[in-house]
Amino acid sequence: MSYRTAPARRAAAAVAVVAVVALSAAACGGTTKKSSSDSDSASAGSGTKASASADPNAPIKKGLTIAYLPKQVNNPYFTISDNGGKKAVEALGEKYKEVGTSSGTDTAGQVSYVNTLTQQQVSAIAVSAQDPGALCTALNQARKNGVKVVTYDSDTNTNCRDAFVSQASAEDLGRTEVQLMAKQINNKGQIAILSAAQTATNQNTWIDFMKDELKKPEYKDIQLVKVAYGNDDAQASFQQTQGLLQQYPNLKGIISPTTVGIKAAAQYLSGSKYKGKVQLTGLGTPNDMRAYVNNGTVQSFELWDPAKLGALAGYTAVALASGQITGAEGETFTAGDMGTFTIGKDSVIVLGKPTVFDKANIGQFNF
Ligand code: RAM
Repeated sequence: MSYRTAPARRAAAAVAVVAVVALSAAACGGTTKKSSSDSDSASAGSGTKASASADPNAPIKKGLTIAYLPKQVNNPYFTISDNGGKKAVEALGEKYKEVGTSSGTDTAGQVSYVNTLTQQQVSAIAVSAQDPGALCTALNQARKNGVKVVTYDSDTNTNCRDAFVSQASAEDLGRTEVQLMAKQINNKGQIAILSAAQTATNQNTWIDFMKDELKKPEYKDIQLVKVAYGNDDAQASFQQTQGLLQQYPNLKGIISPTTVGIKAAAQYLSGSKYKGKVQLTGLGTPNDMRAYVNNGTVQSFELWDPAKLGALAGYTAVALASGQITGAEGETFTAGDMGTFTIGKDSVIVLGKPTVFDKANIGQFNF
């Protein structure tokens, strides 16, 4: 018998959710980190996963609701990814919805959306986490109430979700961004990173790999002088770029692993004396960056197709909610016309390799 068909358990669940809402509201007053309570709720969450067993031949359940909770709703990157998710979810005959905050640093807002979605008893939540730990208690409470949790784009802690749909290998992304930059500055000079939120799991993972790549002997003449944070806010990212150039007049390049950051940095450089002199690479959408590639501000940058990332998150959520997969390593499932995917270590599903865009190929992409 499931949680949803037993009225008594449903009532108990509702009480539990209310308790969590109260708890998280208190915790979020002063801090976004709630690591002390993570471990309790995490064990409850992983218990849920361990007790289930996958049936790869189970039919897709009907009447599911898949809710997307991106880092930020007004970020064009998430508009593309979640529209990809909508198409995939609706093509399977299920219901899609999207909720979220307009700031990329509103972790309390993300927590309260998770709690609301739990109360609404959606079938699954696809979430891009602004902060790895802040959502844990709420996500595990959702899982205890039968809601499947898929992170996409930016992960939470591994014990607070059923699976993570990753855009590409994090290691590849971090290392290739350094390689692109090194080539553009002939392996020499000061560089800076313009990131998103200071807590963002995805950017922080990539930055760690960038730092590791920079330890290689071929980069001995490159110095990383600063990591700045523009919070996925266009104006803040623009100002951070300006600040970097003021603070480091000899800066040779900026790596911005965020679509909002790279666009704002390109806008600043393009209108300044640094255009074509200070190099810029990172992760951007071809539509945002086309003008800056064509006017010589930017040589090359990379990204995956966000629509495919959103679609894969949707297929994963439906497969989880239908019992075809539980998130265990080695399980496989079909993601519509995207083919078959296998779940890897730590319940990670990798979309594929990113594309490097430059003047020669950018005209072929429209997203
Ligand atoms: C921004 C967000 C997102 C990231 C992309 C590259 O839109 O920070 O999480 O994956 O950039």
